[in-house]
Amino acid sequence: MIDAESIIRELEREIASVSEQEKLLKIKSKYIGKGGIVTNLISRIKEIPPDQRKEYGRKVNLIKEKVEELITKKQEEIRREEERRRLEREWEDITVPVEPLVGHIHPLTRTLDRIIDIFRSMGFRVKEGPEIELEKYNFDMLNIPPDHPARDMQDTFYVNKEGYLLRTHTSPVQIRVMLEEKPPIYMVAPGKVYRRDDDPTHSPMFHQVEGLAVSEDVNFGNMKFVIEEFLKTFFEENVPVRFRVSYFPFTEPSAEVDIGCVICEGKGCRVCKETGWLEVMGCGMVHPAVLENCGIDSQRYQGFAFGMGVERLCMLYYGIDNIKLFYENDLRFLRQF
Ligand code: 2NL
Repeated sequence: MIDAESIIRELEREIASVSEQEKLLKIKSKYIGKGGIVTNLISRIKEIPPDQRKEYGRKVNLIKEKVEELITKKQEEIRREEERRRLEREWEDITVPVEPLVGHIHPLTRTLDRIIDIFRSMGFRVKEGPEIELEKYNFDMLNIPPDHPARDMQDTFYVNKEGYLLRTHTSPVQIRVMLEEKPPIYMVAPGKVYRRDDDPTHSPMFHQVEGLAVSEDVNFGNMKFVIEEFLKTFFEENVPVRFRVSYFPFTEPSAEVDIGCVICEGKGCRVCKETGWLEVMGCGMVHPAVLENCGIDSQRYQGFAFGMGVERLCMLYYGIDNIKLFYENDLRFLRQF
């Protein structure tokens, strides 16, 4: 029959000298991949006389399990060894005083400060609000319908108290201000927001700045001017700006704002996906229903609003290509700012 022991012994011998995942994967497929030693044993069961098949099958299964166990164990060993080597290479003795002892301001803080300074200079006040919000302020009062996909459990962090959630944008701060104060209102709301995605280009927590202006006579042209002035100041050059028609439930009309790609200067590159343009914010005239929800007479008052992602602006300004760098506190990254 089959010599299980010598198969296992041979595998153990082969595995012993391996120290890289890649080589281990080769060995793995040599045994349990397509056309592998164990795979062939399995397919050969047809040729075994019926009265011996049960015993044969049992044996082959044991071999397969043992092979998988040995390989998994080795994979884990290699992973641990690689991690150990990485830590050895990258460790930093944070107890040793360095001369000169210079601290750094986090790039996101720098960016947030710059954004806020620019809007302050244009007469906007800065307002903050809670990160755990009422569903009513985050969605209902913003004219976001009950069946809107943004409300989905897949996209929003609900907390275990009925009617509460982690805010998905900073708009509820503006709702609170409109409920409390009479126009004219000129404000920006910076802060952390939360959405349930986590992949190489998204983080479950990120930062936003939203702006709001409500008065008897603000219009779309005023909004374009404010946004263009902001972008030219933020990017410290005469960047091309364009407004594209878009849709948000809380503004009408709505627009998306693009700038000429700051990486390739509009020629087309990987970052702008060969379009020459980068989307940097959204904006629009506040929907009359939103004003009315906050007790503001939409016949008498108009508003414009806009929202932008701080991480995105920061990455474009400094040429950072990976959002995760903001949250890892790797000194090699932070020291550059
Ligand atoms: C985006 C788009 C936007 C708003 C945010 C807003 C707030 C109130 C009323 C109406 Cl209280 N609008 N905020 C409006 C348009 C766009 O953000 O892409 N953000 C990253």
